[in-house]
Amino acid sequence: MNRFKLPTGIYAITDSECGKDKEFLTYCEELLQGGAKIIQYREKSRDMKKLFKEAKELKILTQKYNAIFIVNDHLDIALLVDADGIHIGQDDLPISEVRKVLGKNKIIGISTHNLNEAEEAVKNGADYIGVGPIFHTDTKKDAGNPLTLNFLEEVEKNINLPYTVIGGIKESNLDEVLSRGAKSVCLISELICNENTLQITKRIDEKIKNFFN
Ligand code: 3NM
Repeated sequence: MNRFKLPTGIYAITDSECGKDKEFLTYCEELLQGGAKIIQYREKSRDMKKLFKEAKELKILTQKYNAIFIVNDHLDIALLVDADGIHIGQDDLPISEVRKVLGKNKIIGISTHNLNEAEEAVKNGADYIGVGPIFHTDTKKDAGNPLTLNFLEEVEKNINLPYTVIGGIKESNLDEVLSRGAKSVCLISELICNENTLQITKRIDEKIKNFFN
């Protein structure tokens, strides 16, 4: 594809641990109604049958909202539901092999945790990177130590690829992240653990729009 442009705004990620009191498609629709332009299906404790079912349903929902649909980790599911792309981690298949299977028109994103990994991702043909954890997070137990806001400035200066920031991002620290140059922000617990996912998503989406206007 031509250079991929990560949408400015909220990059939403599903997490049914956070959303255990909510119906899956209902909270996903709230994320999309609230303004998320991209959503990643990321469920760590599902069997393949359920992953496939939910991914298919979420693909249809994202089409309704004209949003980008990314599947975490599972190349087979991404192919089967014709997702727009996949998001992988450092210990997954190499980007070059994933590219062979998905082709050049699909999006490949990869999580990175230091400048080396980010530079490698650029070299290996990723379309975007995740950068995190910026702050402490309880959502991903093995996320490692916070990279801090200073690290974000390094990414902004040195890495010529769209990036989204993740890890402990909240309404309360959003301005700090945006003022370091981030245009795409991932928030999991802040949106999904909130009792009103629609309201908080809308409010954060508005704040991001206001920041860039
Ligand atoms: N990846 P919350 S941090 C899924 O650093 C994930 O790569 C991370 O959740 C990384 O917004 C993280 O609730 C969890 O802190 C982010």
